[in-house]
Amino acid sequence: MQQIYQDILQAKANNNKLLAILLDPDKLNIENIEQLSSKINSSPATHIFVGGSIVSNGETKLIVLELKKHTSLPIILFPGNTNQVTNKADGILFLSLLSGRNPEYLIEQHVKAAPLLQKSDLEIIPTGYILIEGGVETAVQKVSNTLPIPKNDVNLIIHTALAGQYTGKQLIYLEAGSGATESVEIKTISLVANAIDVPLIVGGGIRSKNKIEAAYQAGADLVVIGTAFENDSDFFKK
Ligand code: 1GP
Repeated sequence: MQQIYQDILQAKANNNKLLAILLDPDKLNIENIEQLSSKINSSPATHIFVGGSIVSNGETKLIVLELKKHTSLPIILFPGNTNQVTNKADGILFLSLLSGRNPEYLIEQHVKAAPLLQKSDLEIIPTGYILIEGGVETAVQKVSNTLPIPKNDVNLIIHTALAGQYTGKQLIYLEAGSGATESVEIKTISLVANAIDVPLIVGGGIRSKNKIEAAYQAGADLVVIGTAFENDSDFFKK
């Protein structure tokens, strides 16, 4: 039973918007997790994503185990590579970097992860991950050695999202990259949301409640907040 995914589908059907806080194990101190969790528990977050482009081996498991002690929100891996797979989480966004043409992030890492996933109870959610130009060169661009899709090439973005859906991705993730200075344009979110049937995730460079709301209005089903919460754990209080 794909409980996490079913809940996302249900939320989409009911037009209940979802919010994930992204925690990058590389930027976290295990001692701070308890306090951070209490802020997350009192925020509008519905999911916690854990992952990053560069994370030391074993770090993700420790962070997830600590989070599990202090929150009951679903914890979903958002891994930059196979090293970040841990069966201590609830699920995994099994990301294919569809905007790039680097086989390592289209299939190679997935083959390496397969035996680990086979042994785990993780809910596996195939996700088409589309990196869009966001004003700066982001970590995912550097690490994956791929270029984002130019933000004005809206047709290519739509066609990539559709190709993701047609090849079986259960989610499409429009990503400007963590720390982007420009988040994905509202018009682009709207065009992609109208073109696809599967739930749409939008993240990267979203640092205000107005932007979150605008992304929802345009058709995002789930918005991801990383840097804004990382810089200010009271972000949702204000
Ligand atoms: C990155 O979409 C997420 O993968 C979040 O980005 O850190 O810019 O919020 P920010």
